[in-house]
Amino acid sequence: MNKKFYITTPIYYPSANFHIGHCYTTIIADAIARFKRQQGYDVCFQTGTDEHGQKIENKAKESGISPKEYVDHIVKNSKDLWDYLDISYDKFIRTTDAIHEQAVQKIFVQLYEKGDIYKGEYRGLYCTPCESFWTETQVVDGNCPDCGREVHEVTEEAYFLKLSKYQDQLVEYIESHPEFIQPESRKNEMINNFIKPGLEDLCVSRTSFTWGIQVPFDKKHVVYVWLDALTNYITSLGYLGNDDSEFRKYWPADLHLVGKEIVRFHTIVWPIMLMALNLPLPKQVFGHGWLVVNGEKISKSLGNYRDPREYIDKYGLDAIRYFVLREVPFGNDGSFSEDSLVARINSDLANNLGNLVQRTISMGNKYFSGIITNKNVIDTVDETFLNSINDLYDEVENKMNQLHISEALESIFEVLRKANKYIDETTPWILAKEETQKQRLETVIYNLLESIRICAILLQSFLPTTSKKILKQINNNKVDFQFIFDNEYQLGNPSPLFQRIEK
Ligand code: ME8
Repeated sequence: MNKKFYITTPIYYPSANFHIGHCYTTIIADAIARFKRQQGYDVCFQTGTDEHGQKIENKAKESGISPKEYVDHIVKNSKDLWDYLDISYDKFIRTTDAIHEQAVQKIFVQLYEKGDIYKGEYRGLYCTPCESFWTETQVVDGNCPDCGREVHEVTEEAYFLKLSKYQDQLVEYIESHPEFIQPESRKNEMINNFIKPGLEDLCVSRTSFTWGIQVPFDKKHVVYVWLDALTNYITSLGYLGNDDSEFRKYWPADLHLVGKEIVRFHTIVWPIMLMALNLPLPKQVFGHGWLVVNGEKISKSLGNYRDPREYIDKYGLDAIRYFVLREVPFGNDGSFSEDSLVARINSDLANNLGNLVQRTISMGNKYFSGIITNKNVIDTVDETFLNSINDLYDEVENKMNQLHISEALESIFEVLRKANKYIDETTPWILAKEETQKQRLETVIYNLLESIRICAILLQSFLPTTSKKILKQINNNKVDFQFIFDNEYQLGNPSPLFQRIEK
Protein backbone atom coordinates (compact mmCIF):
# COMPACT_ATOMS: atom_id res chain seq x y z
CA MET A 1 0.00 0.00 0.00
CA ASN A 2 1.25 3.47 -0.91
CA LYS A 3 1.63 6.11 1.74
CA LYS A 4 -0.93 8.89 1.40
CA PHE A 5 -0.32 12.63 1.20
CA TYR A 6 -3.19 15.08 1.51
CA ILE A 7 -2.25 18.64 0.57
CA THR A 8 -4.56 21.63 0.31
CA THR A 9 -4.47 25.23 -0.81
CA PRO A 10 -6.92 27.65 0.75
CA ILE A 11 -10.22 27.85 -1.06
CA TYR A 12 -10.17 31.09 -3.01
CA TYR A 13 -12.70 33.86 -2.99
CA PRO A 14 -14.14 33.67 -6.50
CA SER A 15 -12.86 36.55 -8.51
CA ALA A 16 -12.48 37.78 -12.04
CA ASN A 17 -9.21 39.41 -10.99
CA PHE A 18 -6.82 36.69 -9.95
CA HIS A 19 -3.23 37.86 -9.87
CA ILE A 20 0.18 36.24 -9.74
CA GLY A 21 0.04 36.34 -5.90
CA HIS A 22 -2.95 33.96 -5.99
CA CYS A 23 -1.04 31.67 -8.31
CA TYR A 24 1.79 31.57 -5.77
CA THR A 25 0.08 29.24 -3.26
CA THR A 26 -1.27 27.04 -6.03
CA ILE A 27 1.98 26.68 -7.99
CA ILE A 28 3.86 25.75 -4.83
CA ALA A 29 1.21 23.24 -3.78
CA ASP A 30 1.28 21.80 -7.29
CA ALA A 31 5.06 21.31 -7.22
CA ILE A 32 4.86 19.58 -3.82
CA ALA A 33 1.96 17.37 -4.96
CA ARG A 34 3.79 16.37 -8.14
CA PHE A 35 6.94 15.61 -6.20
CA LYS A 36 5.08 13.43 -3.71
CA ARG A 37 3.42 11.55 -6.58
CA GLN A 38 6.83 10.98 -8.10
CA GLN A 39 7.95 9.55 -4.75
CA GLY A 40 5.11 7.05 -4.94
CA TYR A 41 2.65 8.66 -2.51
CA ASP A 42 -1.07 8.37 -3.05
CA VAL A 43 -1.64 12.12 -3.28
CA CYS A 44 -4.87 14.03 -2.81
CA PHE A 45 -4.31 17.65 -3.82
CA GLN A 46 -7.27 19.88 -3.17
CA THR A 47 -8.22 23.41 -4.02
CA GLY A 48 -11.56 25.15 -4.47
CA THR A 49 -13.64 28.25 -3.97
CA ASP A 50 -15.03 30.02 -0.93
CA GLU A 51 -18.36 31.31 -2.21
CA HIS A 52 -20.51 32.58 0.63
CA GLY A 53 -20.61 35.85 2.52
CA GLN A 54 -21.73 39.41 2.39
CA LYS A 55 -19.13 40.50 -0.12
CA ILE A 56 -20.46 38.07 -2.75
CA GLU A 57 -24.06 38.94 -1.89
CA ASN A 58 -23.27 42.64 -2.46
CA LYS A 59 -21.46 42.01 -5.74
CA ALA A 60 -24.32 39.89 -7.07
CA LYS A 61 -26.78 42.62 -6.12
CA GLU A 62 -24.68 45.19 -8.00
CA SER A 63 -24.78 42.97 -11.09
CA GLY A 64 -28.54 42.42 -10.73
CA ILE A 65 -28.26 38.61 -10.49
CA SER A 66 -28.63 36.07 -7.69
CA PRO A 67 -25.51 35.18 -5.66
CA LYS A 68 -25.61 31.63 -7.01
CA GLU A 69 -25.72 32.88 -10.62
CA TYR A 70 -22.86 35.23 -9.80
CA VAL A 71 -20.61 32.53 -8.31
CA ASP A 72 -21.46 29.94 -10.94
CA HIS A 73 -20.27 32.35 -13.57
CA ILE A 74 -17.13 33.48 -11.79
CA VAL A 75 -15.93 30.11 -10.47
CA LYS A 76 -15.21 29.14 -14.04
CA ASN A 77 -12.53 31.82 -13.98
CA SER A 78 -10.56 30.05 -11.23
CA LYS A 79 -10.85 26.69 -12.89
CA ASP A 80 -9.74 28.17 -16.20
CA LEU A 81 -6.77 29.84 -14.55
CA TRP A 82 -5.66 26.63 -12.82
CA ASP A 83 -5.93 24.82 -16.15
CA TYR A 84 -3.86 27.56 -17.79
CA LEU A 85 -1.22 27.01 -15.08
CA ASP A 86 -1.39 23.21 -15.51
CA ILE A 87 -2.27 22.73 -11.83
CA SER A 88 -2.63 19.02 -11.14
CA TYR A 89 -5.32 19.21 -8.45
CA ASP A 90 -7.29 16.05 -7.68
CA LYS A 91 -10.26 17.72 -6.02
CA PHE A 92 -12.01 21.03 -6.44
CA ILE A 93 -14.52 21.91 -3.76
CA ARG A 94 -17.05 24.72 -3.92
CA THR A 95 -18.65 25.76 -0.65
CA THR A 96 -21.96 25.85 -2.52
CA ASP A 97 -21.68 22.09 -3.22
CA ALA A 98 -24.56 20.24 -1.55
CA ILE A 99 -22.19 17.75 0.12
CA HIS A 100 -20.37 20.66 1.80
CA GLU A 101 -23.47 22.61 2.84
CA GLN A 102 -25.11 19.58 4.41
CA ALA A 103 -21.98 18.58 6.33
CA VAL A 104 -21.48 22.14 7.63
CA GLN A 105 -25.05 22.13 8.97
CA LYS A 106 -24.47 18.81 10.70
CA ILE A 107 -21.21 20.07 12.22
CA PHE A 108 -22.95 23.22 13.50
CA VAL A 109 -25.72 21.14 15.10
CA GLN A 110 -23.23 18.73 16.67
CA LEU A 111 -21.18 21.51 18.22
CA TYR A 112 -24.33 23.25 19.46
CA GLU A 113 -25.64 20.07 21.05
CA LYS A 114 -22.28 19.53 22.69
CA GLY A 115 -22.39 23.07 24.13
CA ASP A 116 -19.32 24.28 22.21
CA ILE A 117 -21.54 26.62 20.19
CA TYR A 118 -23.94 28.80 22.19
CA LYS A 119 -26.25 31.76 21.56
CA GLY A 120 -25.29 35.28 22.66
CA GLU A 121 -25.07 38.84 21.39
CA TYR A 122 -22.32 40.12 19.22
CA ARG A 123 -20.90 43.62 19.36
CA GLY A 124 -17.82 44.16 17.36
CA LEU A 125 -15.94 45.52 14.46
CA TYR A 126 -16.29 43.81 11.12
CA CYS A 127 -14.30 44.15 7.92
CA THR A 128 -16.63 43.16 5.08
CA PRO A 129 -14.00 42.70 2.33
CA CYS A 130 -11.96 40.33 4.55
CA GLU A 131 -15.02 38.76 6.24
CA SER A 132 -13.14 39.21 9.54
CA PHE A 133 -14.11 40.34 13.00
CA TRP A 134 -11.61 42.45 14.91
CA THR A 135 -11.34 43.67 18.47
CA GLU A 136 -10.74 47.34 19.44
CA THR A 137 -7.10 46.55 20.13
CA GLN A 138 -6.54 44.92 16.78
CA VAL A 139 -7.90 47.63 14.48
CA VAL A 140 -5.44 50.27 13.32
CA ASP A 141 -6.89 53.82 13.37
CA GLY A 142 -10.36 52.44 12.82
CA ASN A 143 -9.20 50.31 9.91
CA CYS A 144 -8.77 46.61 9.25
CA PRO A 145 -5.21 45.53 10.16
CA ASP A 146 -5.11 43.24 7.08
CA CYS A 147 -6.41 45.33 4.20
CA GLY A 148 -6.41 48.81 5.73
CA ARG A 149 -10.04 49.54 4.93
CA GLU A 150 -12.68 50.84 7.34
CA VAL A 151 -14.28 48.40 9.80
CA HIS A 152 -17.92 48.75 10.91
CA GLU A 153 -19.47 48.26 14.30
CA VAL A 154 -22.13 45.56 14.28
CA THR A 155 -24.48 44.42 17.05
CA GLU A 156 -26.58 41.36 16.53
CA GLU A 157 -27.87 38.17 18.11
CA ALA A 158 -25.35 35.50 17.24
CA TYR A 159 -23.93 32.08 17.95
CA PHE A 160 -20.46 31.74 19.41
CA LEU A 161 -17.83 29.04 19.28
CA LYS A 162 -16.11 28.44 22.64
CA LEU A 163 -12.52 29.08 21.64
CA SER A 164 -11.70 29.93 25.27
CA LYS A 165 -12.54 26.40 26.43
CA TYR A 166 -9.83 24.93 24.21
CA GLN A 167 -7.12 27.53 24.72
CA ASP A 168 -4.91 25.45 27.04
CA GLN A 169 -5.35 22.32 24.96
CA LEU A 170 -4.34 24.25 21.84
CA VAL A 171 -1.19 25.73 23.40
CA GLU A 172 -0.28 22.28 24.70
CA TYR A 173 -0.74 20.83 21.22
CA ILE A 174 1.26 23.52 19.44
CA GLU A 175 4.11 23.27 21.92
CA SER A 176 4.29 19.49 21.78
CA HIS A 177 4.10 19.41 17.95
CA PRO A 178 6.83 21.76 16.74
CA GLU A 179 6.17 20.85 13.10
CA PHE A 180 2.47 21.88 13.31
CA ILE A 181 2.94 25.59 12.56
CA GLN A 182 5.71 26.44 10.14
CA PRO A 183 7.84 28.41 9.68
CA GLU A 184 8.83 28.72 13.34
CA SER A 185 8.38 32.53 13.35
CA ARG A 186 4.66 32.15 12.59
CA LYS A 187 4.26 29.73 15.47
CA ASN A 188 5.73 32.26 17.90
CA GLU A 189 3.52 35.00 16.47
CA MET A 190 0.38 32.89 16.96
CA ILE A 191 1.22 31.91 20.51
CA ASN A 192 2.48 35.28 21.74
CA ASN A 193 0.22 37.70 19.85
CA PHE A 194 -3.03 35.78 19.62
CA ILE A 195 -3.38 32.81 21.94
CA LYS A 196 -1.54 33.75 25.14
CA PRO A 197 -3.26 37.17 25.54
CA GLY A 198 -6.50 35.14 25.81
CA LEU A 199 -8.84 33.74 23.17
CA GLU A 200 -12.25 35.35 22.99
CA ASP A 201 -15.13 33.15 21.87
CA LEU A 202 -15.72 33.55 18.14
CA CYS A 203 -18.93 34.78 16.62
CA VAL A 204 -19.93 32.06 14.16
CA SER A 205 -23.26 33.21 12.74
CA ARG A 206 -24.65 36.30 11.07
CA THR A 207 -28.17 37.68 10.62
CA SER A 208 -27.44 40.80 8.55
CA PHE A 209 -27.34 38.96 5.21
CA THR A 210 -28.63 35.70 3.83
CA TRP A 211 -26.03 34.40 1.36
CA GLY A 212 -24.58 31.59 3.44
CA ILE A 213 -25.36 28.21 4.93
CA GLN A 214 -28.44 28.40 7.11
CA VAL A 215 -28.23 27.38 10.77
CA PRO A 216 -30.75 24.52 10.58
CA PHE A 217 -32.44 25.15 13.93
CA ASP A 218 -32.49 28.97 13.72
CA LYS A 219 -33.11 29.91 10.13
CA LYS A 220 -32.48 33.66 10.31
CA HIS A 221 -28.82 32.89 10.97
CA VAL A 222 -26.23 31.93 8.40
CA VAL A 223 -22.97 30.26 9.38
CA TYR A 224 -19.97 32.61 9.62
CA VAL A 225 -18.05 32.31 6.38
CA TRP A 226 -14.73 31.24 7.97
CA LEU A 227 -16.38 28.40 9.88
CA ASP A 228 -18.06 27.39 6.63
CA ALA A 229 -14.81 27.72 4.64
CA LEU A 230 -12.44 25.90 7.00
CA THR A 231 -14.55 22.76 7.05
CA ASN A 232 -13.99 22.36 3.28
CA TYR A 233 -10.88 20.34 4.07
CA ILE A 234 -13.00 17.53 5.50
CA THR A 235 -16.41 17.94 3.83
CA SER A 236 -14.81 17.40 0.41
CA LEU A 237 -13.63 14.00 1.64
CA GLY A 238 -17.17 13.03 2.56
CA TYR A 239 -17.01 13.72 6.32
CA LEU A 240 -20.55 13.24 7.71
CA GLY A 241 -21.71 12.40 4.17
CA ASN A 242 -22.99 9.18 2.65
CA ASP A 243 -19.54 7.93 1.72
CA ASP A 244 -16.68 8.92 4.01
CA SER A 245 -14.11 6.47 2.64
CA GLU A 246 -11.88 9.29 1.37
CA PHE A 247 -12.10 11.00 4.72
CA ARG A 248 -10.94 7.83 6.43
CA LYS A 249 -8.17 7.43 3.89
CA TYR A 250 -6.77 10.96 3.69
CA TRP A 251 -7.56 12.76 6.95
CA PRO A 252 -5.63 14.22 8.75
CA ALA A 253 -4.21 16.52 6.09
CA ASP A 254 -0.46 16.33 5.75
CA LEU A 255 -0.13 19.95 4.70
CA HIS A 256 -2.37 23.01 4.63
CA LEU A 257 -0.51 25.58 2.60
CA VAL A 258 -1.78 29.09 3.33
CA GLY A 259 -0.73 32.73 3.02
CA LYS A 260 0.59 34.28 6.22
CA GLU A 261 -2.47 36.48 6.76
CA ILE A 262 -4.74 33.45 7.21
CA VAL A 263 -2.45 31.37 9.44
CA ARG A 264 -4.48 32.69 12.39
CA PHE A 265 -7.67 30.99 11.16
CA HIS A 266 -5.87 27.77 10.31
CA THR A 267 -3.93 27.41 13.54
CA ILE A 268 -6.47 28.68 16.08
CA VAL A 269 -10.05 28.41 14.83
CA TRP A 270 -9.61 25.30 12.68
CA PRO A 271 -7.75 23.13 15.24
CA ILE A 272 -10.26 24.11 17.91
CA MET A 273 -13.15 23.10 15.65
CA LEU A 274 -11.42 19.77 15.08
CA MET A 275 -10.80 19.30 18.80
CA ALA A 276 -14.46 20.01 19.46
CA LEU A 277 -15.36 17.40 16.83
CA ASN A 278 -12.87 14.93 18.35
CA LEU A 279 -10.96 14.74 15.08
CA PRO A 280 -7.19 14.59 14.57
CA LEU A 281 -5.44 17.84 13.66
CA PRO A 282 -3.64 18.48 10.35
CA LYS A 283 0.01 17.56 10.53
CA GLN A 284 1.23 20.92 9.33
CA VAL A 285 0.05 24.41 8.48
CA PHE A 286 2.68 26.27 6.49
CA GLY A 287 2.22 30.04 6.27
CA HIS A 288 4.01 31.39 3.23
CA GLY A 289 4.96 34.99 2.56
CA TRP A 290 3.53 37.28 -0.08
CA LEU A 291 4.58 38.25 -3.52
CA VAL A 292 5.04 41.97 -3.36
CA VAL A 293 5.39 44.69 -5.98
CA ASN A 294 7.41 47.71 -4.90
CA GLY A 295 7.15 46.46 -1.31
CA GLU A 296 3.35 46.10 -1.33
CA LYS A 297 1.33 42.87 -1.37
CA ILE A 298 -0.06 42.21 -4.83
CA SER A 299 -3.75 42.48 -4.32
CA LYS A 300 -6.90 43.26 -6.20
CA SER A 301 -7.92 45.81 -3.60
CA LEU A 302 -4.61 47.67 -3.94
CA GLY A 303 -5.02 47.70 -7.72
CA ASN A 304 -1.38 46.70 -8.38
CA TYR A 305 -2.23 43.44 -10.11
CA ARG A 306 -2.15 42.14 -13.65
CA ASP A 307 -3.72 39.04 -15.09
CA PRO A 308 -1.13 36.22 -14.73
CA ARG A 309 -2.15 34.99 -18.18
CA GLU A 310 -0.47 38.10 -19.65
CA TYR A 311 2.89 37.02 -18.23
CA ILE A 312 2.34 33.41 -19.23
CA ASP A 313 1.52 34.40 -22.81
CA LYS A 314 4.56 36.63 -22.95
CA TYR A 315 7.20 34.46 -21.23
CA GLY A 316 5.79 30.90 -21.13
CA LEU A 317 4.21 28.98 -18.29
CA ASP A 318 7.33 27.24 -17.03
CA ALA A 319 9.22 30.51 -16.81
CA ILE A 320 6.53 31.86 -14.49
CA ARG A 321 6.44 28.65 -12.47
CA TYR A 322 10.23 28.71 -12.20
CA PHE A 323 10.32 32.30 -11.03
CA VAL A 324 7.69 31.79 -8.36
CA LEU A 325 9.31 28.62 -7.04
CA ARG A 326 12.92 29.75 -7.27
CA GLU A 327 13.02 33.45 -6.53
CA VAL A 328 11.30 33.55 -3.15
CA PRO A 329 12.84 31.67 -0.22
CA PHE A 330 9.74 29.83 0.91
CA GLY A 331 8.20 31.43 3.97
CA ASN A 332 9.48 34.95 3.27
CA ASP A 333 8.00 37.72 1.16
CA GLY A 334 9.44 37.98 -2.32
CA SER A 335 9.48 40.74 -4.82
CA PHE A 336 7.89 40.25 -8.23
CA SER A 337 9.06 42.34 -11.13
CA GLU A 338 9.38 41.77 -14.83
CA ASP A 339 13.07 42.72 -14.66
CA SER A 340 13.88 39.98 -12.17
CA LEU A 341 11.72 37.52 -14.10
CA VAL A 342 13.67 38.27 -17.29
CA ALA A 343 16.98 37.98 -15.42
CA ARG A 344 16.02 34.49 -14.18
CA ILE A 345 14.86 33.39 -17.61
CA ASN A 346 18.09 34.51 -19.24
CA SER A 347 20.55 33.22 -16.68
CA ASP A 348 18.97 30.01 -15.42
CA LEU A 349 16.55 28.82 -18.07
CA ALA A 350 17.99 30.01 -21.39
CA ASN A 351 21.73 29.92 -20.52
CA ASN A 352 22.20 27.23 -17.94
CA LEU A 353 19.47 24.73 -18.83
CA GLY A 354 18.56 25.53 -22.44
CA ASN A 355 22.13 25.87 -23.76
CA LEU A 356 23.28 22.70 -22.07
CA VAL A 357 20.54 20.61 -23.64
CA GLN A 358 20.98 22.16 -27.06
CA ARG A 359 24.79 21.92 -27.08
CA THR A 360 24.79 18.32 -25.88
CA ILE A 361 22.21 17.09 -28.37
CA SER A 362 23.88 18.98 -31.21
CA MET A 363 27.25 17.40 -30.40
CA GLY A 364 25.66 13.96 -30.16
CA ASN A 365 24.05 14.42 -33.55
CA LYS A 366 27.15 15.92 -35.16
CA TYR A 367 29.75 13.45 -33.90
CA PHE A 368 27.72 10.23 -33.58
CA SER A 369 24.61 10.75 -35.74
CA GLY A 370 22.58 10.81 -32.55
CA ILE A 371 23.33 7.22 -31.45
CA ILE A 372 25.22 7.20 -28.16
CA THR A 373 26.13 4.45 -25.73
CA ASN A 374 28.52 4.43 -22.80
CA LYS A 375 32.08 3.65 -23.90
CA ASN A 376 33.22 4.01 -20.30
CA VAL A 377 36.52 5.73 -21.03
CA ILE A 378 36.73 7.70 -17.84
CA ASP A 379 38.95 10.47 -16.62
CA THR A 380 39.52 12.08 -13.21
CA VAL A 381 37.22 15.06 -14.04
CA ASP A 382 34.33 12.62 -14.40
CA GLU A 383 34.31 11.52 -10.79
CA THR A 384 33.07 14.67 -9.03
CA PHE A 385 30.61 15.31 -11.84
CA LEU A 386 29.11 11.81 -11.70
CA ASN A 387 28.99 11.89 -7.88
CA SER A 388 27.00 15.11 -7.93
CA ILE A 389 24.52 13.51 -10.36
CA ASN A 390 24.09 10.48 -8.15
CA ASP A 391 23.62 12.56 -4.99
CA LEU A 392 21.03 14.81 -6.60
CA TYR A 393 17.86 12.84 -5.89
CA ASP A 394 18.61 12.55 -2.15
CA GLU A 395 19.46 16.21 -1.96
CA VAL A 396 16.25 17.28 -3.70
CA GLU A 397 14.15 14.90 -1.61
CA ASN A 398 15.70 16.14 1.58
CA LYS A 399 15.01 19.77 0.68
CA MET A 400 11.47 19.08 -0.49
CA ASN A 401 10.73 17.25 2.77
CA GLN A 402 11.62 20.47 4.56
CA LEU A 403 9.66 22.49 1.98
CA HIS A 404 12.84 24.27 0.96
CA ILE A 405 11.57 24.44 -2.60
CA SER A 406 13.83 27.16 -3.89
CA GLU A 407 16.83 25.23 -2.55
CA ALA A 408 15.64 21.99 -4.16
CA LEU A 409 15.58 23.79 -7.51
CA GLU A 410 18.94 25.34 -6.77
CA SER A 411 20.41 21.84 -6.31
CA ILE A 412 19.14 20.79 -9.74
CA PHE A 413 20.47 23.93 -11.37
CA GLU A 414 23.81 23.46 -9.60
CA VAL A 415 24.18 20.09 -11.35
CA LEU A 416 23.27 21.76 -14.66
CA ARG A 417 25.97 24.35 -14.00
CA LYS A 418 28.45 21.56 -13.30
CA ALA A 419 27.45 19.90 -16.56
CA ASN A 420 28.21 23.11 -18.45
CA LYS A 421 31.55 23.32 -16.64
CA TYR A 422 32.22 19.67 -17.55
CA ILE A 423 31.86 20.60 -21.22
CA ASP A 424 34.41 23.38 -20.78
CA GLU A 425 36.79 21.03 -18.96
CA THR A 426 36.51 18.11 -21.36
CA THR A 427 36.50 20.24 -24.55
CA PRO A 428 34.61 17.79 -26.79
CA TRP A 429 35.39 19.88 -29.91
CA ILE A 430 39.12 19.16 -29.37
CA LEU A 431 38.49 15.45 -28.66
CA ALA A 432 36.54 15.32 -31.91
CA LYS A 433 39.64 16.22 -33.90
CA GLU A 434 41.44 13.00 -32.99
CA GLU A 435 40.27 9.59 -34.08
CA THR A 436 41.94 7.99 -30.99
CA GLN A 437 39.73 10.07 -28.70
CA LYS A 438 36.46 8.97 -30.25
CA GLN A 439 35.48 6.64 -27.41
CA ARG A 440 36.38 9.25 -24.80
CA LEU A 441 34.27 11.77 -26.69
CA GLU A 442 31.29 9.41 -26.72
CA THR A 443 31.72 8.80 -22.97
CA VAL A 444 31.70 12.55 -22.31
CA ILE A 445 28.51 13.04 -24.29
CA TYR A 446 26.96 9.99 -22.63
CA ASN A 447 27.74 11.40 -19.17
CA LEU A 448 26.19 14.72 -20.16
CA LEU A 449 23.06 13.01 -21.45
CA GLU A 450 22.68 11.05 -18.24
CA SER A 451 22.97 14.26 -16.20
CA ILE A 452 20.36 15.92 -18.43
CA ARG A 453 18.04 12.91 -18.14
CA ILE A 454 18.18 12.88 -14.33
CA CYS A 455 17.70 16.66 -14.07
CA ALA A 456 14.78 16.49 -16.52
CA ILE A 457 13.04 13.79 -14.49
CA LEU A 458 13.53 15.79 -11.31
CA LEU A 459 12.23 18.92 -13.03
CA GLN A 460 8.91 17.17 -13.71
CA SER A 461 7.50 18.53 -10.44
CA PHE A 462 8.56 22.10 -11.09
CA LEU A 463 8.65 22.64 -14.86
CA PRO A 464 6.42 19.87 -16.22
CA THR A 465 6.27 21.11 -19.82
CA THR A 466 10.00 21.72 -20.10
CA SER A 467 10.77 18.38 -18.50
CA LYS A 468 8.63 16.64 -21.12
CA LYS A 469 10.29 18.59 -23.95
CA ILE A 470 13.78 17.65 -22.78
CA LEU A 471 12.93 13.97 -22.38
CA LYS A 472 11.45 14.03 -25.87
CA GLN A 473 14.56 15.64 -27.33
CA ILE A 474 16.94 13.19 -25.68
CA ASN A 475 14.37 10.55 -26.56
CA ASN A 476 14.87 8.46 -23.44
CA ASN A 477 12.30 7.50 -20.85
CA LYS A 478 14.25 5.55 -18.25
CA VAL A 479 13.03 6.84 -14.88
CA ASP A 480 16.01 5.83 -12.76
CA PHE A 481 17.27 8.73 -10.62
CA GLN A 482 20.80 7.35 -10.62
CA PHE A 483 23.41 7.25 -13.37
CA ILE A 484 22.69 4.24 -15.62
CA PHE A 485 25.79 2.56 -17.05
CA ASP A 486 24.19 0.87 -20.02
CA ASN A 487 21.57 3.30 -21.25
CA GLU A 488 21.17 3.86 -24.98
CA TYR A 489 20.42 7.14 -26.67
CA GLN A 490 18.93 7.77 -30.09
CA LEU A 491 18.67 11.52 -29.99
CA GLY A 492 15.93 13.62 -31.50
CA ASN A 493 16.39 17.12 -32.85
CA PRO A 494 17.25 19.90 -30.43
CA SER A 495 14.99 22.93 -30.35
CA PRO A 496 15.48 25.87 -28.03
CA LEU A 497 13.73 25.42 -24.67
CA PHE A 498 13.81 29.09 -23.71
CA GLN A 499 14.60 32.13 -25.82
CA ARG A 500 16.93 34.71 -24.33
CA ILE A 501 15.00 37.90 -23.80
CA GLU A 502 16.71 41.06 -24.96
CA LYS A 503 15.61 44.20 -23.24
O1 ME8 B 1 -8.08 34.02 2.02
N1 ME8 B 1 1.18 36.77 -2.50
O2 ME8 B 1 -9.00 33.57 -0.04
P1 ME8 B 1 -8.16 34.56 -0.98
C1 ME8 B 1 1.07 35.50 -2.07
N2 ME8 B 1 -11.08 32.42 1.04
N3 ME8 B 1 -0.10 34.90 -1.81
C2 ME8 B 1 -1.21 35.62 -1.99
C3 ME8 B 1 -1.19 36.95 -2.46
C4 ME8 B 1 0.09 37.53 -2.71
N4 ME8 B 1 0.23 38.77 -3.15
N5 ME8 B 1 -2.46 37.39 -2.54
C5 ME8 B 1 -3.27 36.36 -2.16
C6 ME8 B 1 -8.94 33.50 1.32
N6 ME8 B 1 -2.51 35.29 -1.83
C7 ME8 B 1 -10.01 32.63 1.94
C8 ME8 B 1 -9.37 31.33 2.38
S1 ME8 B 1 -9.40 28.86 3.40
C9 ME8 B 1 -10.39 27.99 4.38
C10 ME8 B 1 -10.27 30.35 3.05
C11 ME8 B 1 -2.96 33.99 -1.32
O3 ME8 B 1 -8.75 34.32 -2.33
C12 ME8 B 1 -3.52 34.14 0.09
O4 ME8 B 1 -2.47 34.28 1.02
O5 ME8 B 1 -8.16 35.93 -0.44
C13 ME8 B 1 -4.27 32.84 0.25
O6 ME8 B 1 -3.39 31.81 0.68
C14 ME8 B 1 -4.78 32.57 -1.16
O7 ME8 B 1 -4.07 33.48 -2.03
C15 ME8 B 1 -6.27 32.74 -1.31
O8 ME8 B 1 -6.66 34.03 -0.91
